[in-house]
Amino acid sequence: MPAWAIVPAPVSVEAAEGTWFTLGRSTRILTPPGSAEAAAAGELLAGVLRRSTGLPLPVSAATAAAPGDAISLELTGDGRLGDEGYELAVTGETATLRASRPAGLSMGAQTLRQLLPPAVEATTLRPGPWRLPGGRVADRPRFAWRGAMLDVARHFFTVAEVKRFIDLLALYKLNVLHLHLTDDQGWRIAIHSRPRLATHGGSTQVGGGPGGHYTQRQYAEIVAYARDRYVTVVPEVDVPGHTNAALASYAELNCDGRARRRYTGTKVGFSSLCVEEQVTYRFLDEVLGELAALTPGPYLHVGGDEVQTLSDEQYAAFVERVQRIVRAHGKRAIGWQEITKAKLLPDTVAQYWDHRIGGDVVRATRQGTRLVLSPAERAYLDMKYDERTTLGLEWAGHVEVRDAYEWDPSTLLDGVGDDRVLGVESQLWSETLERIEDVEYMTFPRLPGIAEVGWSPAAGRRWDDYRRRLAAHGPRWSAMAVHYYRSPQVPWPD
Ligand code: IFG
Repeated sequence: MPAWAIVPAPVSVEAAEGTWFTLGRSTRILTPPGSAEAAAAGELLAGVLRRSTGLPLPVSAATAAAPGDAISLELTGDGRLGDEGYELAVTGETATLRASRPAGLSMGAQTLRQLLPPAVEATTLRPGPWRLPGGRVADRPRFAWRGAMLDVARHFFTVAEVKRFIDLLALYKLNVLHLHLTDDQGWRIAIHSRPRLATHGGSTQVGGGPGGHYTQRQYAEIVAYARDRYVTVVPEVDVPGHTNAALASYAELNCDGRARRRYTGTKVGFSSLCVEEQVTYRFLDEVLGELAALTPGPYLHVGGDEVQTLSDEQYAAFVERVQRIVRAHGKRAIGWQEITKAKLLPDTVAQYWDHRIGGDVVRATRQGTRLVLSPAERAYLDMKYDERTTLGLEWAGHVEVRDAYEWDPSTLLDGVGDDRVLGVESQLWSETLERIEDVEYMTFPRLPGIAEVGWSPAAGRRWDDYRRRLAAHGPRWSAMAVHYYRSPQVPWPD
């Protein structure tokens, strides 16, 4: 791989030509004494490297002695590198990773991985040598929210498959996993006060398959796995629309008191909770309360998209009420851009997705609302690459690798500058994605481009440079058995 084919592009890179640090049987990984989090980051890195290199790479707390033949993780006492920033210095004897916070060490560890040969990503023993190119990297993210959404409602994905998805996000310094847990076709999270939501509402999926759901223990397992990789889980219970699975599970949630039949098609907009009935808000309080207790992250996503059966007044009143239920459980609400029709609390976030829905996104930002940007024509990775792609949809057009890369959050929406943008997020809606291989095919090679849009400085970001760096990642994905699309836009090496 070109020595510096790092994605996302760091703030600054300087190579020390001719200098290499070769990992060997005596190489150690040193972590700052007294920081269990930093030690865990060291262990995670060691685990990845040991699998393919076969090197012992013992992890231990650094001593006063100057490290030699070591990968040294260090925490600076000051905050100058920010929450996720880091500095990496590689000489002939050591690789030193410095950060202000353990999250920065984790982000820097991804860069260090990318500086090793692609075979390092394999899960089985590979021949070396395992050399790190000498030089220095100084880096920190442009936006705080760099995410990907996995729709586990249209088609269900197992805990192991979600963990695989998290591994791939972490590789590109993404730090949010938005789980679309409920929709018309499935309810995927057990709610103890409403067991039928999962047992009945989760018992099918698009196409009529068996569906599935996460027990609360399994959801907690996903959250913990993500947290170890500095990925925050944002769970979504989509309301008041996209609720047929709930309406099929509890008759009293329907305005006419009749439970709906389960739905296995792919139409949208036909369902809604009964916003005039108090039972709806008791239901939401129970559901969001249990979800908040299971979610260490600050956000609960309440959906709000594609409601075609309510008046604007009914919808706005509903949104204003739901965001307060979320706040009552100590969390902040995020919803799709339609929620800007309502009067939003200052910390409620709107997720922009569709330029066709005028809505009040820009007006809301003038009143303080911040945005997460998911423009469908750039970030919806369920869109086909081109007319030959069998998977995916095309209502937002075709999205090739270059389309997913060549846009900027500071110029996407007239009148909305960086200061109102929390970050970016890509979507894997799963109407047509039945297997995790299908998700990988639509995710790679487009997701690293979204990761670079969210992480790297706007200045200097250019497609011609990016496509060459990205090409070097093809062999890495092969080593990880990622089922990726070999886009003709990228000069793959092999
Ligand atoms: N829009 C719907 C999704 C999904 C998508 C498929 C949003 C916010 C089209 N809502 O995107 O449920 O069906 O591309």
